[in-house]
Amino acid sequence: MNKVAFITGVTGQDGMYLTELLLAKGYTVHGLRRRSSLANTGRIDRIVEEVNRVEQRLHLHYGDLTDSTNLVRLVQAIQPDEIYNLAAMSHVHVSFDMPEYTANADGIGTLRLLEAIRLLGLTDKTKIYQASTSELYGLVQAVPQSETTPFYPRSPYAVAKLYGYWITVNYREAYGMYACNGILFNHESPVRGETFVTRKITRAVARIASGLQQTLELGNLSAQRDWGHARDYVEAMWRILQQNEPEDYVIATGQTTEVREFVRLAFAEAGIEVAFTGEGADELGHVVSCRRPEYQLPVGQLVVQVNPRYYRPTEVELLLGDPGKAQAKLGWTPASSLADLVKDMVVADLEETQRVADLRKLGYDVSLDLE
Ligand code: NDP
Ligand code: GDR
Repeated sequence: MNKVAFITGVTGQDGMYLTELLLAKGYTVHGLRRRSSLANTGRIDRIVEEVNRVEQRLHLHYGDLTDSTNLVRLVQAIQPDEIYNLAAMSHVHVSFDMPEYTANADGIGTLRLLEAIRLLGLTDKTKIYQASTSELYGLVQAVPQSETTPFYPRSPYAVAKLYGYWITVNYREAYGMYACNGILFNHESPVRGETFVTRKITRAVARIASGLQQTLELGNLSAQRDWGHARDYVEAMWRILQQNEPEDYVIATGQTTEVREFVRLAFAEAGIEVAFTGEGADELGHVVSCRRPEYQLPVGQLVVQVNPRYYRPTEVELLLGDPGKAQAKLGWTPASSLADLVKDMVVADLEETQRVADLRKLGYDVSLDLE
């Protein structure tokens, strides 16, 4: 019998990559989607169509992590072997504006799923993966950060995820459930949400190169993140649920990079060299050289500036993970380097921008969201 998985957050970045992975492994996949006034399944439409044309192995269900009865009913109907709880209000900055909702969805939402398993008597059958985060480390206590580094969350998002982390550990210890946390450091891809910093940068590089945008406005350029590729990280999620014993794991590359450096690398991928001058809110990025004459970017052109609007009330300055345990016990190492990731994202955004430019040339009024 093929295994059955239930993925919350199936319409998100990780949901897309994990769905592809599990389908390729022969699973039947059930995904939780939210009702929205506009379509929110863009990332997985192609997969739904391709898989279900051949055999009905991917099923989407309406629901929400804030709705217990809905979750209980779905878990009862699906009887999953594995649940991957990826759904969350996942934007750190936005969580300062929506702290209560974030606590409800990201914190109590995790409890609702664990309780559904317990109430339905599935504690021996259903394994559960909780999408924990390097944001738990917050204010730096030690680097590199490992499974034993103390937590110090710095946002309503991280505090909500701290509850999710500990309630997962508690249900494992109290009820003997196979419940695990993956403490994943930042992971990105061409389908990363457009307001996370990497995608915001690669989209802007493509648009600036094509003359569709003048400058890129960012917040804290000195923040350091351990960035990996989402495709590699969903493989780790799956491995975490295939062990003899349920445990928690850090998933990271072991390298950290400043936002400023990611900006340089992304422009360089498009053939544009950018240098920074000034400090703090006065820091600016200018074009030093451009290898692609068709971009019409003169030397000295301003392309990056700081807008304090993007600063956070409390910031996480440095994340650097120690993936030693995952390497030793899961046999997991990331396949993509940072250079591979940057290239993947910039190339995809250049292609997307080219499509927009072509449509505009044909007279279509295609709008651009410049967030
Ligand atoms: P995304 O923001 O891309 O996806 C989040 C998903 O959750 C979307 O499918 C979204 O639906 C869904 N969702 C949001 N709120 C609810 C809710 N109340 N009920 C049901 N579904 C909801 O996140 P990622 O794919 O990047 O991340 C996946 C998980 O991993 C998240 O929990 C995130 O916090 C965590 N994480 C992510 C890391 C990263 O670097 N990407 C690192 C560490 C942890 P919709 O499409 O309708 O918005
Ligand atoms: P993060 O990712 O907060 O680490 O959370 P994000 O890409 O939003 O920020 C990374 C760093 O870049 C700085 N930054 C900016 N960030 C955004 N979004 N926009 C800007 O304009 C900007 N300028 C500078 C930020 O201040 C921050 O230091 C992500 C999410 O996926 C979480 O769900 C996940 O848990 C963590 O990664 C691990």
